[in-house]
Amino acid sequence: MMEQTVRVLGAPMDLGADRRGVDMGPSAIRYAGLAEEIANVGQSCVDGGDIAVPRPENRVPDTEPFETGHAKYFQETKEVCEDVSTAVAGTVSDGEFPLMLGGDHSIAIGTVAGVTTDLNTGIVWFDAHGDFNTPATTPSGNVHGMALAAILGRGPFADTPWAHSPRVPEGNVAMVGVRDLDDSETELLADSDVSVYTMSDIDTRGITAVVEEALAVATEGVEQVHVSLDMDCLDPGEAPGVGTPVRGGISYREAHAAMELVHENVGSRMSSFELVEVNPILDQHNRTAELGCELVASAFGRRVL
Ligand SMILES: [Mn+2]
Repeated sequence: MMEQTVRVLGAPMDLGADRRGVDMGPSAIRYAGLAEEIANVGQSCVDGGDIAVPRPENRVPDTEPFETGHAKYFQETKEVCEDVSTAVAGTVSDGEFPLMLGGDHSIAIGTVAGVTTDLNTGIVWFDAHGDFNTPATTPSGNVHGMALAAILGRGPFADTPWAHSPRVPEGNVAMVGVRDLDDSETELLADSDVSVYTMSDIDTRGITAVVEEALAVATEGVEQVHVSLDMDCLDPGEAPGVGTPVRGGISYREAHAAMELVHENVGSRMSSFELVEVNPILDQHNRTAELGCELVASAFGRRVL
């Protein structure tokens, strides 16, 4: 990335997931020493605080619909994502680099909306899951499993202007670390222009070849690239504190190598970075948040030598 002030923004959002706890992610990541990690790679860092997120406990039963279609907390998610988008767009117009902390992955809808107001943007989406359901296909109704489909305006999201980011060409989206897709997602992804790199691709080709190709796909012909790091792309042995753990993920070293490649290959074109799905309730002594901070540092240029 360029020499530029990093503005940390938190979205303590857990309305998009069933398991509670990812709302504490932004605090856990800050306590793990995020600002120091950023300072150590020579970037200056300011903290823009947290976006307000409604708590399910404060909802008044029977006065508001619980779901719209089959997307739980649709209205609340819209409002939070609009606020995230406004905060991220403000960061960009102030000449600072937005580093978004989740929260569940539904906040990516807001992050991407905030960085794509003027510029065509690719996305590299590190994740165990597809996040490619729509309200028409989702088995759970949880919006974090629909975030990427929403950004691309898939299915019912075509008519959802707050979610659909038309500045993201589908052919410039690459997913890395995938190992757990719903049947509907398998079909939708096979039918799409999204490049999907599974764990099996990483086993066969190695993390370097896969991530280099994913970054090339994401940057081809666009002005900038957004990096979305769902900590569940890692193996739960390394990152136990995530919203939806799935065995067989990328290793500690592979994750660092991937983030180092982000810095080397697209650092100057990276528009924004987000770190999501850290769940302190399921974590061990905050190690998942600490690892998240380390990975941010690698993406921002930390080197051994
Ligand atoms: Mn995800």
